[in-house]
Amino acid sequence: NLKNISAETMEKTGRHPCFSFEAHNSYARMHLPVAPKCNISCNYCNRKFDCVNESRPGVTSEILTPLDALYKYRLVKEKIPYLSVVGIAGPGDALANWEHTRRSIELIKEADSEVVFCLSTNGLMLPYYAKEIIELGLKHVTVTVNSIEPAIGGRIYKFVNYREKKYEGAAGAEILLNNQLEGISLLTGAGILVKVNIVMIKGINDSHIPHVVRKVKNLGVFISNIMPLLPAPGSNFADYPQTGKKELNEMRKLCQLDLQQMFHCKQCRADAIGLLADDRSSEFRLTEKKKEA
Ligand code: CLF
Repeated sequence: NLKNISAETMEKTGRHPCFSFEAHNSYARMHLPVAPKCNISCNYCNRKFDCVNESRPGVTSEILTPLDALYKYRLVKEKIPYLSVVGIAGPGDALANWEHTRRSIELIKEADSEVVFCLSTNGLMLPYYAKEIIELGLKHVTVTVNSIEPAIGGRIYKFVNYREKKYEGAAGAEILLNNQLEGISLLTGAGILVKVNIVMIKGINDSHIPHVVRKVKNLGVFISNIMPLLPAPGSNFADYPQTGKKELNEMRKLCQLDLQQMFHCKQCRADAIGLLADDRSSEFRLTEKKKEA
C-alpha cells in the first residue's frame, strides 16, 4: 500500500500530529481559516469544528486573506517553535475557495520551506484540483467520507452545489461520493497520504462504516478517523444522540482489522493552534491592530 511513499513524505509524517500518533505530543499544528465558502450542506453541520469540513462560513472564527495567513503563521511560529503543520480546513471547504487556499500555501511555503501542509476537504472538487494539490507538493490530505451509498448519504447531506446546480438528498450524495472516491484515487496514486474522516451517526451510517473503511483502504488510504457525532444545536441532527465513547472505540477497533485507525483526534476548533490537546488559538486572534502592523 505504501510502496509509492517517498522518504520526504515519511519524514513529514513524523512531524504530523494527526497522521502520526508518536508526533501528537511534540508537534503542533495551526489551522488557517482562509476558506469561508462551502459547497455542500451536511445535516450535522457545526461551525465550531473544522477538520470534519462540514461547516459554512464560521460565525466565531475570523476569516483571513492569504496575506493575513502568512502574517499569522510568522506570529505563531515565533511563539511556538515546535509548530510543524499548517492545515487549511475551512471554515467552509478548502477546495471551494481554491484560489485563497493555494495562495496561502504558496506564500507560507516561500517563507518557510520546512512547513508540512495539510488540507481537509469534503472532496467534492477533488477530481478538479488533485493535479494542482500534487504539484503544490502537499503530502497530507483529509477527505470526509461518511457513506459510499447514495441512499445513506442522502440522509446525511441536505444538498450539494455542483457546477452551478443544486442537488438534494441521494442525488447530491451520489455526486459527492463519486468525486470523493475518484479524487482519493488520484491522490493516493501520486503518493499522497490520505486520511478519511467519518462521522459516526447512530442509526444512519454506523453499521455502514466498515464498508466505507474497506472501500477506501482498497483505494490506498493511509488511515481513517472515525469521529463521534456531536449534535450541534441548530443543525438538522440537533436531536440525534451523541455517539458514545464505548461504541465509537468498538467501531474503531473493528475497523482497525482492515485499516490503521486514528484514536487521538480532538475534533479541533476552526482556528485551532498548538498541540492537539492544548488549544492556544485565543492567544493568536488577529485583531485589526495586528493586521495593520
Ligand atoms: Fe488540521 Fe485535520 Fe490536518 Fe490535523 S486536524 S486539517 S489532519 S492538521 Fe487532527 Fe483536529 Fe482531528 Fe482533524 S485532531 S480534527 S484529525
